Amino acid sequence: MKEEVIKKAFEDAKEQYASLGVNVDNAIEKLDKSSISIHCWQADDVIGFENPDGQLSGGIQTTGNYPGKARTIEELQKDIEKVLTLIPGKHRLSLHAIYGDFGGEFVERDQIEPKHFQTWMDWAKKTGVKLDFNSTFFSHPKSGEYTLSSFDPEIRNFWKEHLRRCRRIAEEMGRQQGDACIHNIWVHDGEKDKTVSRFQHRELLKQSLDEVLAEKISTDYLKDSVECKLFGIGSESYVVGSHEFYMGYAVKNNMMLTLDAGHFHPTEVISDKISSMLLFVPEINLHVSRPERWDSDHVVILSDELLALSQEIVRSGYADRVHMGLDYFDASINRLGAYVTGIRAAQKAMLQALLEPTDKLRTYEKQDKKFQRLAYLEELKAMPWNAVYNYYCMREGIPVGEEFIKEIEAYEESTTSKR
Ligand code: RNT
Ligand code: ZN
Repeated sequence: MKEEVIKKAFEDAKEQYASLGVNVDNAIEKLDKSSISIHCWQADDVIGFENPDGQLSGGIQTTGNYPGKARTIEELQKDIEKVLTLIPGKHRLSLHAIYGDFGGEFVERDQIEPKHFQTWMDWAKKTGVKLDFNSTFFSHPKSGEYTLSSFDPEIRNFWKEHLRRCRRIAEEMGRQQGDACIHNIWVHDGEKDKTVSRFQHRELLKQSLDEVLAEKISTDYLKDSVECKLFGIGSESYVVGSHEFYMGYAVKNNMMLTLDAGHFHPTEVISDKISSMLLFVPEINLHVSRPERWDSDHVVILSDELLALSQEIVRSGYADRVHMGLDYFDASINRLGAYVTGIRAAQKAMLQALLEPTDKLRTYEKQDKKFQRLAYLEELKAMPWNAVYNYYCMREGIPVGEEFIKEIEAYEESTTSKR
């Protein structure tokens, strides 16, 4: 698209929004400040560097075998750097514990230390990207059906030590970057079929978490967040860390709760949970994904639910307490394309929400003008928000519109296809 076409479309859009009382420049500034925590695991199908021949387990699965996945830290860093050239704004990177720099050695999960992540912390400093972290309970011989909630004390101890170490690693990341690192705790524990000892496993999970989280670490450096799930592959009947479990846990301990878009009943949405949870937990962490029928982790697209989620964040007035992270892994298409498509969709949804004349809608609401509210919301859908997004990309020196496709094709040609 030609520069003057983008500019002209933007000026027109600006005027149209101004007539609704919306300041487009303010919306762009707010969007520019909303960092998305980019998940490192789309680049390599959630394999990591602990064991290059590792198999993904723990109720999650990638499908597809598209060539070019990242096999080393350098390749992963290169891929993320490329992605960052194709999206506007400043973003974060979310690492899993299996993505450390283990120097060619095998380091057990209960032995990992901040030094194994210094390569990442140096990279983060160099690139200006802040890091988030995730302990990894899955893909390990000691993680069958149960980890922190296992009846076997040895297994529990092993994973408690892993969790303890992960918190210290995340703390160190927070310290070095001068900004709290969000440490996400997702424990896949559960069973395929009718489980009798549901209470007992949940009691053990609570005990294990209580024990490890008793080590107080300043939230200036580390913010733990707990993520629930409804079911997974091989845990169709019972998941220990269910929504009720972690909602209770987070509320009781006044800590962050992670809401993953794919971890609820198929017609249940996380957008409607924001306004409730904000009343009971200090902060919310989001795993934005696209559940096709179930927690299928498809590439995020600009769906009604993604828009509703962004609207709830903005309308609540507490956007600073909701952290947007991504969580999907599609191995069937170009992985960088998957990243950029999903991140741009998340930004476009957020921009639309920021461009909403919410006061006007609230006025209708207060006057009980329900038809007017509905009609207005429908009109807003077709407002020229994309002209604003295009302009924002251009201003930031980022490819506008579909121009990023050829950049990804070129990177595939020069880089990923050679792997
Ligand atoms: C799995 C959870 C979890 C993982 C990542 C890799 O269902 O959503 O967040 O996807 O930790
Ligand atoms: Zn998730």
